Amino acid sequence: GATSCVAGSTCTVVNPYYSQCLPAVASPTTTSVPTSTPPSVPAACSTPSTVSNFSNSALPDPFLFDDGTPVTTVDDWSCRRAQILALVQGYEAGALPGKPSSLAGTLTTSGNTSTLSITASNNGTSITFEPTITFPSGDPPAGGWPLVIVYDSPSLPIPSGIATMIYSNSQMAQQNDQSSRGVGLFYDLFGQNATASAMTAWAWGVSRIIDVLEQTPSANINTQKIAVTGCSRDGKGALMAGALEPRIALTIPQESGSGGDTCWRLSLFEQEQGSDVQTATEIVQENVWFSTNFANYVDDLNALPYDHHLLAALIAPRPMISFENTDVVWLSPMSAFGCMSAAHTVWEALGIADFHGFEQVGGHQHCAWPSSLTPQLNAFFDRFLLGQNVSTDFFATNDEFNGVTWTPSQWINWTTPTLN
Ligand code: MCU
Repeated sequence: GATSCVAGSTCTVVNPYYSQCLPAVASPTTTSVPTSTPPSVPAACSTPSTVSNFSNSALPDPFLFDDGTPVTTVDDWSCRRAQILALVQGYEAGALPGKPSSLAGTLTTSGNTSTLSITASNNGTSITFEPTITFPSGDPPAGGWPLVIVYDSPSLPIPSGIATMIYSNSQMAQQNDQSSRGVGLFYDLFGQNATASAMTAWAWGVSRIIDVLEQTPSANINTQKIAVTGCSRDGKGALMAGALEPRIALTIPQESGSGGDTCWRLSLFEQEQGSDVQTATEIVQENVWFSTNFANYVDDLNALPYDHHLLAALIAPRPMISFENTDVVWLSPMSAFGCMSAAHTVWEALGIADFHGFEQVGGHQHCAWPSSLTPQLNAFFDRFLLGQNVSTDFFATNDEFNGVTWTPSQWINWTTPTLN
């Protein structure tokens, strides 16, 4: 799109969909450049929380830095990931705090169930939350049990051999409606006006759970083998946790829909094509999953220098598989398939396309598990939590998008590089 720049900066057209205003630089006064001059030193990774004057009606290119230069290596990807992480917080997630000054955990066990009581303190205030763990029977494998952290309650089958933690994320940050803004344990600790959205607050809690499990060997949890899952609003949350917390080994959002494994731009297009799907404009009015700041962008999505293909890509090179339901139009099914197809290019670029799975079927209620997908789900658990050598090459849809078409060339303007 066309970009107008303020005085003192000039418009650089990076590609037909992406222009940026950069400070005008005076022309060099000398023209002789010694041939021995080394190539320009790569700039340190700069991670601004916003990119001004961004405009792109298609999906932003994962393989261009904020300044429009290309991402060509795996190291470049770490910097690009850091950029995207800052943008996601800057535009829609709010600020994710780190580990608090004081964090303590106590494990109480009765039979095959333990309660992990976690107390976090910050500036003289303390909160306590108590996720529960149900253990498989028998002795743990060397290194401890793999674990699935479940937001609220499980809506997919967890194989035997994996422990299950129930995490009351809605207690950490409420999610009833707009009145939940700033309500919950997280905000008791960091203040009602903390910019973190509910989903960011939940992810902060997951990080503290992992901190405490790391410092509690008696819990017998292998902290290298932790998955996170949730369905619907909690699926959005599971995706956000996987994106924000790099210690999560496997991310499994289920029917996360709009605001989850869908892209804001694609959901708006899907609505414009006549489907009653959830869009950014609706979601910021409905609940507190996103920061108050995000409301400033929902009517100008082209200004977002990221979309949720890049939120998902924050998980790479770690594995994820997301599940969607074409029977629930509100979930924005074309957007989910298109958005995850765009995200998939990042795992492809890293040479690990089979670390990113997607399955989309109909024929079941919202958050009811379709048993036809159990083999794909189990393959991800088997490979990434249980260390088995199985194929995880799953990326499929039934293409039932209520008459809306996914047209890759309309949205994906990049070719996928090989990063090495
Ligand atoms: C799919 O997740 C949400 C959806 O975004 C909301 O609009 C709706 O109110 O609730 C869904 C949900 O969490 O259902 C359990």
